[in-house]
Amino acid sequence: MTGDLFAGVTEAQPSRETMAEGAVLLRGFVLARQDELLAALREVIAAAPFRHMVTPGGFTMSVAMTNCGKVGWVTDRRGYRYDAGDPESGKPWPAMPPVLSALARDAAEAGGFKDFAPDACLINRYVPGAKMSLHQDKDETDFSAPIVSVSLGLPATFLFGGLKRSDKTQRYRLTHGDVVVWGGPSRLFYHGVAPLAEGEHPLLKRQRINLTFRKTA
Ligand code: MD6
Ligand code: FE
Repeated sequence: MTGDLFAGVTEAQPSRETMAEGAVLLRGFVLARQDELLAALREVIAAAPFRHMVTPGGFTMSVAMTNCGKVGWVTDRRGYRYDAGDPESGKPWPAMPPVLSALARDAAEAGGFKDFAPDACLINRYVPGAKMSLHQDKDETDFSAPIVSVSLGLPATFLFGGLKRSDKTQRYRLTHGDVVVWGGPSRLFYHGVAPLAEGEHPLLKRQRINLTFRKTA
């Protein structure tokens, strides 16, 4: 059979894994278009560089962030919110490149959510040691839309819990090219990222980049 004969030669096929009702892990979904995606990301990052934001409680986040889209997620001493402007430059966030919005739309559809039209893409950069504490994504006003999350670069351990902070978490290893589409009954589940392990990725070197696409309003 052709599939078996060339199994080690052809690119890995995307696969699908259900994490919870409404949440699906699409392994390798990005790989076929990673070159265009990385080129577009470089332009966004040149226009709006990564920065370490401060939480309302006064802690500087270990994850560096930037955004593209109509609005971007920001945090400072005043709170968490979506803002049309980059507070560092005073300019609007870079527009969402079509290759990014198309990826988000296609992944959402593969995850069972048709016509996903995100207005924000939060870009997170982790270096070894950086982590994201357990949290809910609840700064949006429209919880009927899913969130599409793309992982690039070094692998991470993703912690996926339930509606209560104290709910037991499951652990998923997210690697370069994986996409999580997540909405419906699990849209408000607690989640986080364990401290990133040391490593060197062939394309992205000593970092993990995560994109989360949201429809905020
Ligand atoms: C990360 N992701 O993977 C952080 N939020 O680096 C998130 O916080 C996240 O992956 C909502 C939905 C999907 C996510
Ligand atoms: Fe989140």
